[in-house]
Amino acid sequence: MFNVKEMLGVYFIAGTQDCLHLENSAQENLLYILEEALKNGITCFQFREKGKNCLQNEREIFELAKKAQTLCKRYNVPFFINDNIDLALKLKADGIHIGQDDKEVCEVVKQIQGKLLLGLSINNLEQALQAKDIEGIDYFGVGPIYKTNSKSDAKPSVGLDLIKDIRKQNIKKPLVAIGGIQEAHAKNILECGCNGLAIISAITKSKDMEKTIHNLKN
Ligand code: TZP
Ligand code: MG
Repeated sequence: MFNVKEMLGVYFIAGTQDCLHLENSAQENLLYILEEALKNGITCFQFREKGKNCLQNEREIFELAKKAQTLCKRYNVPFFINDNIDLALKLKADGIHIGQDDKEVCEVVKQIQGKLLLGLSINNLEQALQAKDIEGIDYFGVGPIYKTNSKSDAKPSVGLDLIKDIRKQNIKKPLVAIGGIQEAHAKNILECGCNGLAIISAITKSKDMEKTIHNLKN
């Protein structure tokens, strides 16, 4: 249904914890920022309710995710959920993204039975080599490329070398770079062989969403 490489272009990630800097409630802010981002051409959205200040109540998380999904559907942009496989299946999301510390990826592949697209976070070459031939994995999220303020337990940043090394090993999976990415980095990262850029703060904190997303795309 969605072309994975195109979908990775400008892959926006957010939850309420990333939207505390505006005037209204974090939930209203998230939906507002998401709609602005959709209007201006993001190619994917991942709902990631995680870390300090995130929502705790399951019902609230479900309702908010559903509202975000409804917005994404209106703009025909794929809707992903971070980590929470049950929530993704219940909502019939388009995809799920998991990290190395989440449930074992082969278990996830079995559990989702091809109903969801699947992304896996990669932080070093060994992880990429291990997962490169697993068919149910649709893309790798590679990073953190640069230092990030959006994830308190982020691994040390890996720079562009990891992307280059993955491509040198002839690993063909679609790649999206993540971590500390700003507009000015886009060209360099894409030239290393990435299919897109995954972004929290450069979008949530943008003062000019149209310009930001335009610059990330070009
Ligand atoms: N995983 C690795 S870095 C990161 C995640 C979720 C945070 C990216 O946020 P930002 O603000 O784009 O650096
Ligand atoms: Mg995770």
